[in-house]
Amino acid sequence: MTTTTPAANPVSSSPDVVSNEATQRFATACQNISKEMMERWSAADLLALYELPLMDLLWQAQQVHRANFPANVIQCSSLLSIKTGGCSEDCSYCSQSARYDTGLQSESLLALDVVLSAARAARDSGASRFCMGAAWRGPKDKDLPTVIEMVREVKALGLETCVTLGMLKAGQAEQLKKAGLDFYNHNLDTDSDYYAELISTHSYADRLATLQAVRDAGIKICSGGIVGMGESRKNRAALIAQLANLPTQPESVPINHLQPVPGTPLADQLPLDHFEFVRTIAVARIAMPASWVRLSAGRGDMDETQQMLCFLAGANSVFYGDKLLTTSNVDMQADQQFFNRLGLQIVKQESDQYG
Ligand code: SAM
Ligand code: DTB
Ligand code: SF4
Repeated sequence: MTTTTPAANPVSSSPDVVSNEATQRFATACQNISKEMMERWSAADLLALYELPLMDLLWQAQQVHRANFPANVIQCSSLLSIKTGGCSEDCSYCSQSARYDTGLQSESLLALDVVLSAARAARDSGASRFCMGAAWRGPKDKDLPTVIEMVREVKALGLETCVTLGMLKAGQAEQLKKAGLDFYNHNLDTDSDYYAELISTHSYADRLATLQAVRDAGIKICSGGIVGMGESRKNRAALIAQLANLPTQPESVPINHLQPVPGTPLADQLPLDHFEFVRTIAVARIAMPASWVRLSAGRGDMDETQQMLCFLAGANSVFYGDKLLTTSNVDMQADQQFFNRLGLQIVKQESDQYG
């Protein structure tokens, strides 16, 4: 399989930002990466990158990053849980599964005005994308019109739109596309070989089928995973290979660190060594050169230097806002000051400026 760059590839479609010179730099950056590896990443290829000395891995990731993106920009997505808890699925990491006693207060689908006031606040604070998440196995046909209205109205505020609703049935992706949906978030979450250790109510093949339906409908894909769930480094390399070898690479790749939630089977999981997390970002950057790699859940547990290392490894996107879906994130004002101190510029609209 040939690795294809995303439709919104900032290299090929934005001459202002990337030049032949950048293409040349990318070729140089890839000098240690064989042609065969670029055509199809194997888990073994990526494991070999993981095992490089950290400074060498960061050096390669930086070169790939700078050849494909302006180095000092950051894309900010804000999240809102539009339907919380009571989910039929048994994902071992999730606070929202009805199978675990996590003490979470369930909430039915939010009203449009509540969603719009959150979206306006996110926009006014600098977010370029608004991502609406629902604790569903998949949307019921009766719920879809409400979500479609949310997508339409959030888009009308000038924000990019993203939803994460679980598995889609035939025709649903097309309806979302018609409403103006820009991105669908649907994570592979972990290596296909580890998937059944964590989830029994749906399969990895189900996830792939939804990603295909989303792609076929012409919606951009946001797909990544969670690390720190007891998987091995080999599993992490395999997850990144599986994402990188999708027929078209995801435009956005969220890398989450598990948020251990009391009451879930993974409540007592110990955090991953931070350098291993940084390696994961760097390997994702190299394997998916033109994707926006998002430093996602777990950022709130990192100090500024730890976060900065993730940016150095190639992360160029974050979840922005005090809350993720049900767990806390990073204070927005602290983020604004932090990005200023690093000289990072928040992108207004990814699609306008970079591809
Ligand atoms: N129900 C839909 C689904 O599973 O695709 C959408 C909502 S679900 C909460 C979205 C994503 O949140 C999951 O795919 C997973 O990557 C992430 N997630 C859930 N619980 C998490 C946790 N405790 N730590 C980190 N990420 C988590
Ligand atoms: C993604 O990859 N991470 C976000 C978003 N996509 C939907 C969700 C993180 C959830 C963290 C746990 C919580 O807040 O419930
Ligand atoms: Fe449900 Fe999604 Fe949580 Fe799994 S991750 S339990 S599908 S809300």
